[in-house]
Formats: sequence, structure tokens, C-alpha cells
Amino acid sequence: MARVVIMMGSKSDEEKVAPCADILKQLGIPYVFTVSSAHRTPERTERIVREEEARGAEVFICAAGMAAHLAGAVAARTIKPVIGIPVSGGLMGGLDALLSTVQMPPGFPVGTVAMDKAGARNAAWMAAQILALHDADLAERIRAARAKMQADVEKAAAEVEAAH
Ligand code: RP5
Repeated sequence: MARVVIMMGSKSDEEKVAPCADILKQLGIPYVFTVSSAHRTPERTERIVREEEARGAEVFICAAGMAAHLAGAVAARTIKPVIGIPVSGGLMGGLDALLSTVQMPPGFPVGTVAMDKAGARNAAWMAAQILALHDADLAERIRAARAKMQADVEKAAAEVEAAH
């Protein structure tokens, strides 16, 4: 049973979105990672939301570029948290996708944390933190991962300080 569903609007988004799946895997969170487009395959998008929610999915993560309607289309069909990943490639370094993803009508929010690979990573961390609200083991794994990131900063600081 997938706890998180990652959808992207096109296979061409895969390189930027894959880090999201990597982090969920690292944290031991079951997920499905698939392609569906709000515009090219609206029925498929709707079916995935319906079926995965029925199977127990708790968070949806949706990545798309250009008009970037996917996260909003999913948010229209579920009250589970939806996190959007705007993908660059369209106008002005992806500003089109950012605005399309983030500017949802009140009542149908899409949590939008960052763009491209950074957005993919933070979407995974945000999904994990949501799931950890009622999963103490996962909360511990997130704390351990943060401790490792903090240790890496300490190590980098020591290297820079020693070199200059
Ligand atoms: C969006 O349009 C996709 O998410 C992708 O970022 C962009 C271009 O898609 P392709 O034409 O490469 O399939 O729907």
C-alpha cells in the first residue's frame, strides 16, 4: 500500500522529480511514482487519485511544468494534503509553473515548497513530516536524517576553516 503518490505531468520531468522518490525510499515510506497529465490524460489523473486514496494513500505530490495544472487538478479531487513541485522549462525560468501551482483558490490549497530538484526533495520531506504526525518510528527516522545533515554541515565548516 502506497502512503504517498508522486505524479508528474510528463516523463520529461523525471530527472527533476526523481530525488523525491529517492528520499521517500531512504525514509522507508511506501510510494508509487507515475506519470499523468492534467490536460493530456485527465481521466487517468482522476482515476489514480480515486484508486490510490481508496488503497490508503495519505499525501499526493504532483510535479508539472508550463501551465502546471496537475497539483490543482488533484487538489480538486481529494482532501488529502497535496504538495506541488513546479518544474522549470517554460517561461522565465519556470515562473509560469510556480504561479500556476501556488495560486490556488482558497479552500483548495497546494503546498508549494520549492521548484525543480529542491522542490522534489522538500516535497518528500514535507510529506514525511505530515505522515510522522501519527508515526513515531518515522519521526525518529526524520530526526536521524536531520542529525546526519547537521553533522555534514559541521564537517564542511571544519574543512573550510582548516583550508583558509
Ligand atoms: C507539462 O508540460 C509537463 O509537466 C512538462 O513539464 C511540460 C512539457 O511536457 P512534455 O511536452 O515534455 O511532455 O505538462
